[in-house]
Amino acid sequence: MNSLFNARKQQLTERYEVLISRKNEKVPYGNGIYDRYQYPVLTADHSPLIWKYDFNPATNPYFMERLGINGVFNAGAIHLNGKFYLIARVEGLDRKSFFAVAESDNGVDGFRFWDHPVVLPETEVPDVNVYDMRLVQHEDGWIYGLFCTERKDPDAPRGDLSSAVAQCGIARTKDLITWERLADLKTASAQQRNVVLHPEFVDGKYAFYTRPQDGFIDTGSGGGIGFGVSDSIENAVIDEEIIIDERYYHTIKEVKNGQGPAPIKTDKGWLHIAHGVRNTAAGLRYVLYVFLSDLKNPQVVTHRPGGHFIAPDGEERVGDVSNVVFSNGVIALDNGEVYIYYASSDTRLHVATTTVDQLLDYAMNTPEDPFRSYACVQQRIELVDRNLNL
Ligand code: M1P
Repeated sequence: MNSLFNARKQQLTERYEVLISRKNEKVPYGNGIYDRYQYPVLTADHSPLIWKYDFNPATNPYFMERLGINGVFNAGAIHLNGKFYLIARVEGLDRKSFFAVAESDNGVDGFRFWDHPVVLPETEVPDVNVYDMRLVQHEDGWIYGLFCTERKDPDAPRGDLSSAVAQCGIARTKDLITWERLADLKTASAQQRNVVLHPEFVDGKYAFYTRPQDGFIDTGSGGGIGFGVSDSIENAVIDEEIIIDERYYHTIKEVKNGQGPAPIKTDKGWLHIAHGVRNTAAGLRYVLYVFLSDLKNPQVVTHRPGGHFIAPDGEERVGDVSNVVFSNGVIALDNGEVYIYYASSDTRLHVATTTVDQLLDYAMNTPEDPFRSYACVQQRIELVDRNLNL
């Protein structure tokens, strides 16, 4: 038995080290807006063996997996002291998600998880599931993590074991190791997901992007990405929410949408990456899109490039929840490089790289969705004619 234990332990350890040290190359012939990469940056296989296996031959003679990992996706991101940190949504085989930090020197490969997952304190009403943390280095000096906290819906009819209440949990840290849990955000909406803290004060208040919704899955009357402010972060309350980026019939965001990571500050305004959802015969399809908002008034959208920015491609299309790309982490370096972390099909995490200049060019010079086929043809003919006249 001991030889089986030792052989499996050695094989799996070697395979893990090969995976972690694998180089990740850009996929050639990108679209000029961003580059995709050959491999995901994090997968379930990137989770350390010590998270999953009992390393004691006396209690685990078969070197059997005890606590498996189902998926690693939807990560918040931050660049600190020259390193790239991701705080990933790690989902166990038991369907519960938790957060764990992985670090890399270059942002595109070599991501290695810390030994211990994040210990996120609970509130008085314990979370059943937590996921999708947006990390924000706020100008008040704290690093905030806003995430979705989910609890069983106390008003669900008897026998309904699916309905949940989703709200925005808030925690803060200085080092990504020790976390202080604050009160959940309060808004008028029955449900909130995809809440993101703006990195700067707006009129001296904490500002939030929200996504009000009526039901756990359905946004219902929730019209799109919202915006609101709060005097306090310790007991954050948004009294008034306005919709700044609406859902719209027959577009990539007709069913729902949500702010991705916190927006990137540029001299032309705040660059936002968001997700849009439409319904199809094959189920919901999640894509990413971009918009730009005013530097002084981040709630005022100034540019809305039409269509999707990143959509599931190739293997990205398939996973636990297929046909989904989702982003809640981006890193913009001082030299203008941008690393967009996006997950595919609620299973794995990828990176796309670009620059602030490219994103601004994309945001400011891509025509808006004209909402009608005829107008789309006119838009394309204008492009064709300009090209033919060159
Ligand atoms: O399954 C796709 C995504 O669904 C939710 O996003 P939204 O609230 O916009 O529908 C989230 O649960 C997200 O984690 C998930 O990737």
